[in-house]
Amino acid sequence: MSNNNNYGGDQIQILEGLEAVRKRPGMYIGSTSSKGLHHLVYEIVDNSVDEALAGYCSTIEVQINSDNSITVKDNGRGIPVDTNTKTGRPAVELVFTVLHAGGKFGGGGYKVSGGLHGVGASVVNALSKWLEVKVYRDGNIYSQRYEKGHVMNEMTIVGSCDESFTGTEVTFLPDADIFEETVYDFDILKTRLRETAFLTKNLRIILKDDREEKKEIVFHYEGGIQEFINYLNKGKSPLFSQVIYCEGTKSDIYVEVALQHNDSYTENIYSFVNNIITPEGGTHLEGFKRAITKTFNEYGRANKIIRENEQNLAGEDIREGMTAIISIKIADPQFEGQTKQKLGNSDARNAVESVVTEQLTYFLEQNPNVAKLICEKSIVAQRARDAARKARELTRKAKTALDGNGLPGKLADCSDKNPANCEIYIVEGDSAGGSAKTARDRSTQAILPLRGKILNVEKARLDRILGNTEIRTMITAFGTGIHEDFDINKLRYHKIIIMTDADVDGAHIATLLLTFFYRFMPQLIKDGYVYLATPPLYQITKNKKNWYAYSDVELNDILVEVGRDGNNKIQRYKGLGEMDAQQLWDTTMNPQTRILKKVLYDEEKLSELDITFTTLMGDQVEPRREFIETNARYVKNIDI
Ligand code: TSJ
Repeated sequence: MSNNNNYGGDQIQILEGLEAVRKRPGMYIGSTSSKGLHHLVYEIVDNSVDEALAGYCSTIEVQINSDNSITVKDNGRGIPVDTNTKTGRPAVELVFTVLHAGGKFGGGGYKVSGGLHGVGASVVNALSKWLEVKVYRDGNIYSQRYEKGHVMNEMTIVGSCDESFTGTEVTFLPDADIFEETVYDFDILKTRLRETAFLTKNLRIILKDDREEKKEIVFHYEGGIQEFINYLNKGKSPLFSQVIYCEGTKSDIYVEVALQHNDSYTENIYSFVNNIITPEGGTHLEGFKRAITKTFNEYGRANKIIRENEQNLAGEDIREGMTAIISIKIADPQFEGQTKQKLGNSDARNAVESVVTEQLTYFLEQNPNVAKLICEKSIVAQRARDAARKARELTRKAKTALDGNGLPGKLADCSDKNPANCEIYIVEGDSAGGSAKTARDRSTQAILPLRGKILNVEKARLDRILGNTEIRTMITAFGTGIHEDFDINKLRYHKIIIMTDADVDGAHIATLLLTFFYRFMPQLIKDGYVYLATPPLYQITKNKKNWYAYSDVELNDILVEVGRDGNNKIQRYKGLGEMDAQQLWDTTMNPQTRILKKVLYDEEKLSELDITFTTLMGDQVEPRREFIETNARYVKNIDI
């Protein structure tokens, strides 16, 4: 059992501290869902990343073991093992048993990494059924084991190693009494560790899966965030080949910025503080925007690209089609806002502004061709913004496409006026739209047929988007408005159901619609109002009885059940139009029997989702196919 021999006041405090973590895990790791489970890994890895940032560690290996325990190994200096004079305990033991024991051991550099909750190894230890640490130092291998945060044995030397080899290895098994989910998802760790590797140039991160399906993947980016930009712009056409890069330290804040424009119209800017993404931005992002706006306007004026009688470029004009990463390392990050995700340190604003202004000015002088391309693109954006404002004013006033109720003529509305009861089917094609109108339950189901492919909002400017009939029809039907006018309380249907053919074109149309929602009405997805209908792939007929199969596996099952003989007829549905109204109702629209898939908006995967959507929308064929294959991951079966 644990070491009762020196069970002093310190030990009692420690146990109380870790007990508090077990009582209220959410306070320390956010949640005990899958998110919290994965958070444990980041908490441990962050310590190794700190060691890399301090310049002592080049490789981190993360392994999912067959029992879903996790091993994190690094080749840093090894956690110190010497005895702490105050407590008489080895430093490594304190790291795992004292709450908030940070990385400070006799001036060994400050802790710059660290998550939202600013906790660490002791929290992971408290929430693990067991945890074992091995420290390679001075030719010895030191080891200690803990269970639910309790020390199980004195730290002991369990072996020897080459004197030149140092490092730390931690293995832990999350406690199933604490976590609702205990199975690790390779892809979730992959996304996050890839991001960590991009943000820490030259660090090698290896992720291994030692469960049934063995996997191994290595992330190592010599170019750091410059390579991150190439990755984010994959599948798009860059406006110029170089990635603009600024790096510097100001008031003890390390600033790194990389950016490149592509031929799209969207702004893709991600900001990070101490390797943690800040979805709500903050002072570092403000400093970046100020620097960009000021520098390009000054350059444009000085070089007569912006004419004297013309207005200054707005920040958003310059950021149109820009992909950028802002990454800062700061000793004492202050987070603000409701979700504590917005950086508040005002010196970060000045640091980023000053580093970017200085280096971007220099870059533009050295690369006049690139400077000219960006300025000219921005001027076009400025003109389009003017046109869009006019188009928006028109949209607000537009009554032309509307019937007496102010609703689009193509919409077959439902009679119930309580949005909670109502659904709108957005249907591909006029003919399927016709069947759907006949089939529907008119009290609660509205039908909006769309003609052909809808506009790709990734490839068009606001004025064209708002001028597009199909898009305006949807906006009016939903009732919410868009952009700054968006009001979720005005939503007229609590289920927006996209119904397209079960083929590649149908998937493409669904994606175009989702892209539009994601860019212009993200709240619809966030609040879970968007669904995909699932039409069947096959109809099986035998002795005047019908079965429907929604997948090839299901087709097989049905054939086994009914007997595979000459009496059964299999029809493969190529489109919704091949079904009559009754069949459409039975298979796809009847709330009692249909399959609906809910479209998820996952904060964790947000940047990946963004990549996925934008990749798909690019001109190149290959990334598009990839998307259609992986799209299923963002979608979850909800009711049968
Ligand atoms: F989370 C953790 F604490 F358990 C943990 C820490 C887990 C893993 C996998 C690695 C580490 C870790 C800690 N790697 N490297 C270090 N380095 C130190 O703790 C260290 C070593 C030497 C000195 C020094 O000043 O000599 C200072 C520090 C912070």
